[in-house]
Amino acid sequence: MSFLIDSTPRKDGFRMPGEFETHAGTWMLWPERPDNWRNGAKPAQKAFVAVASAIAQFEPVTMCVSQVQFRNARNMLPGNVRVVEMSNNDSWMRDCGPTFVVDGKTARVVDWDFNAWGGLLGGLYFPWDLDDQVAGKVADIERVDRYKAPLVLEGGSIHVDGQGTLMTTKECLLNENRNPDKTQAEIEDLLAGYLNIKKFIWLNHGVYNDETNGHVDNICCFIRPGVVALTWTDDKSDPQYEISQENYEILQSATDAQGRKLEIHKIHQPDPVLIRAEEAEGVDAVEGTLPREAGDRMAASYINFYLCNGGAVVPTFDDPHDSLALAELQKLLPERKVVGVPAREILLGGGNIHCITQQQPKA
Ligand code: KQY
Repeated sequence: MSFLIDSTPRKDGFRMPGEFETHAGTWMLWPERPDNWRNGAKPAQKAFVAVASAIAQFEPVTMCVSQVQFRNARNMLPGNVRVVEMSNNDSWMRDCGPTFVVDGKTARVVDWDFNAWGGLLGGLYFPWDLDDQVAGKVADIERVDRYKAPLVLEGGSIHVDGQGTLMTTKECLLNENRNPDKTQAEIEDLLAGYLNIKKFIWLNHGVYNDETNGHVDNICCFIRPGVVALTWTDDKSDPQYEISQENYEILQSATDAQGRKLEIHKIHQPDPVLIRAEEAEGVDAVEGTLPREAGDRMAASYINFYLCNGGAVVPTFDDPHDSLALAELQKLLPERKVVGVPAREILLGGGNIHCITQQQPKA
């Protein structure tokens, strides 16, 4: 049983830990909708199996799956991945799933409002009511108590260092399609209360052409407190150049909640990933969802990796930059095993490995 708590985590002495802190496990959702995933989601399902299997080397993984796909998912996933039935609208556990907070003894869940990245103002599908219930269902399965936060927010739009600092983008959190009735100060106030945050670092934009309205988890992340990695390009003619350069300057002049200057590491992006004709043709056309057109550029970035106990699971794109990104991340994360997983099929759905995973910290 999970109880709804009428308070805030900060008042109760809870905080959101950094992803690099120890996990009890990882939550994922199984892909199936054919208007987002090509060829009836079959190639994406294989990619999700590869991600789940890579993470399961390091910590327990739970895959939430609709009733229709339950047998197929159970059959495709290795035995060490727990499979539970859960209705859903799509498969982005980072965004519709719970944000866990801890106090050193207990874990609790923060349950945000979810509107599919913009609701009726450019959101990515309708309806999203099943996704909006995912966080509460996870809390129930885990028997952890839950806070309901009065804020539209996706987990991929924030990163924290676990020591009072939160990093986000204005493009997403201040977008009129998320919380049009709230000012930046009111949003900060809510995040401070629900995640125990003392310092905000506001980047401007996310990755070029990111359909989430610039989620931070695709452009910049904490490697550990005081150390960040930022997606980068040396190509001044690439639209990503100015975006990354501007964020670099913001990060350079920022200090975190502990008063530290940040150590910033640039990770060069892959070459532009464009949708191929046969990939676009494999996506069902349905009114109200984003069309996939051949030649469209997807928001490919190595920063969309996932840290798990002793590991880092990093997207690869069959690109000449893959090996450099993996080597640089391995250097930055010497205490972890860096594992590359081919992720083009996940990217074609609009996100990547970080977007499809959600950590449950160890209480
Ligand atoms: O966090 C993400 N990148 C999710 C994007 C959703 C895409 C739906 N087509």
